[in-house]
Amino acid sequence: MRRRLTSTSLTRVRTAHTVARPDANLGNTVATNTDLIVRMLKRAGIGEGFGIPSGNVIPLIDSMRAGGMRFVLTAHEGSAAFAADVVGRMTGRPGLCIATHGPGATNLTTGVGCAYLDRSPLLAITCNIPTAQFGRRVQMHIPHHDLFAPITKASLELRPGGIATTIAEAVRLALTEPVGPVHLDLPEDVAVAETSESEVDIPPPARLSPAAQEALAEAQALIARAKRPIAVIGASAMRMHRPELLRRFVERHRMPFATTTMAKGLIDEAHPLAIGCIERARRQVQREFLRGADLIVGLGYDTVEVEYEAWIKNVPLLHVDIARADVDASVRIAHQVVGDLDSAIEPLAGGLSACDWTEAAIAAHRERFQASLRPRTASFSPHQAIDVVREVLPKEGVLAFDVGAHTHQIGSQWAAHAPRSFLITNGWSSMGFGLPAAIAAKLARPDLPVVAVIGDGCFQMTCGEVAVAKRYGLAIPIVVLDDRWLALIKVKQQRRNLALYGTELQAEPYGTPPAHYFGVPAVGATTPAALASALKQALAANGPTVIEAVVDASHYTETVYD
Ligand SMILES: Cc1ncc(C[n+]2csc(CCOP(=O)(O)OP(=O)(O)O)c2C)c(N)n1
Ligand SMILES: [Mg+2]
Repeated sequence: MRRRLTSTSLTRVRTAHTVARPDANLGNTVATNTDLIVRMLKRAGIGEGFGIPSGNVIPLIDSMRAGGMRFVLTAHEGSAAFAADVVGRMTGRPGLCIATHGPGATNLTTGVGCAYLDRSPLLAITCNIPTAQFGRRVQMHIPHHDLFAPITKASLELRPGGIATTIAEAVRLALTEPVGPVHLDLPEDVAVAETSESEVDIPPPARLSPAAQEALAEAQALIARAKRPIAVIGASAMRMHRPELLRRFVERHRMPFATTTMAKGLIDEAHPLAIGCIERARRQVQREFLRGADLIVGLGYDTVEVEYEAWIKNVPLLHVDIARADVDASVRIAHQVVGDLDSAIEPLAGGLSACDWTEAAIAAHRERFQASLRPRTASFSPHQAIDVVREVLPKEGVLAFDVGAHTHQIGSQWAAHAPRSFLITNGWSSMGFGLPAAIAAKLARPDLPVVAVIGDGCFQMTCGEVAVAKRYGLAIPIVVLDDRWLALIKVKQQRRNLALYGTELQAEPYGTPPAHYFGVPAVGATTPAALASALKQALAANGPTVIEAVVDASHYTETVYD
């Protein structure tokens, strides 16, 4: 279908594109609305935006260029939004992603949904057709606000006279708990028009109210009576200003703690009270231990990762979070504390305890759990590959990974030592997160070593992003677990005694990888030693390296969805 433009809008667009304004931010030419947008975004501390341009995105990225704000060209808009999500997590400021209208916008939604369910501050800007054409049957045109409404905290129009205040409000909203994405729609005529506005201050995010004193007192009383309590830390705790309060809490009460997948690393998992991740590989081993508790203390537990009823049985629950627990009728709620997490956990990190766990019992469980994750295998297996990555990556290093059977194995097996060192989506659980997450992490924290571990299915979905890592000279080893299958779905088929259909990525064994993908060197590894050496080299390189670890994933049938 040809794009239909009215003569008025054509004139408007042409005029806009011939305006000489390349150095608008240097002061001598007309400032447009996109110049104003860039100034407001910079005021919010946003340093870069990820995306893919089209004709109507050009004015915005040109203002970014002139205003000294990096535009990071990605291979797919979904990756741009995943990257923005991770910048939000790493920096605490909204990440920014940008797309054209219609298909650019729909591609973007895959990552925007991640920021919505996993709760990361994000701004998504779609650059739309001129307002005069809205509502018409025009090439690539769909109603953006309808598209973004279910996956954002707000979907806002950028219109002359209200641009600075709308961006200020979007930033405030994105950073207000529960943090999340805000969509901004920018029609082309608005983008290129001379601005009539000045910058405005960005109001601080609204703070959650502290939990009620009586609620805290009752929680303290429950903890003081519990002999075998276990803390389970969840994703809301990732956004605590003082995550060290979590360690103070468990140490004060000598309470063993587990985490959900996303909350790993909030307390160093080398801690003697750590029992590891729940509801991932060998989840039954964890469930058995959790069900031996006389009180589960959910700390920032967000049920979007996994519902309490999946594992808690009839153990009473003390839920401490920013929101009330979303549970079915089977869950025995002893008490709930709702409010700002830092101010709730601080007093709970004092008070009396009756805990009679011994460190020996906790250590014995941890060892049993970790051993169960590593069945003996004749050939190079995912669990060996994951151990190699953990051994080679320095403690402060960042792991970004993807969604599949490998996620379950990594979640249970990996020891995370610091907040923001373990990047995954679990609320949204979308394939395609790992590689853009690694790119964003390395851009946000160039000082830290960053490794991506992804499945071969996820690699096929996002391999174009290796070119992005190359373009920006990012030394990211990208370890691809070549197991020939969408292994997680294969395991589900096996569990249901179904035929293996539609899940095999290739029938023949993997051979030697190609010399490169888009100029990014690729190497194969068929043993732990070969993987370790390739990884060390890749961490010291000037750009990304694809390392294809050819693994036999048959142990997943024992360890995943046990
Ligand atoms: C966008 C998206 N599509 C489909 C799925 C369903 N899904 C979850 S894991 C998975 C398989 C991933 O395969 P691979 O990357 O090879 O990882 P493996 O399971 O083999 O470790 C699929 C298809 C999903 N989570 N997200
Ligand atoms: Mg696979």
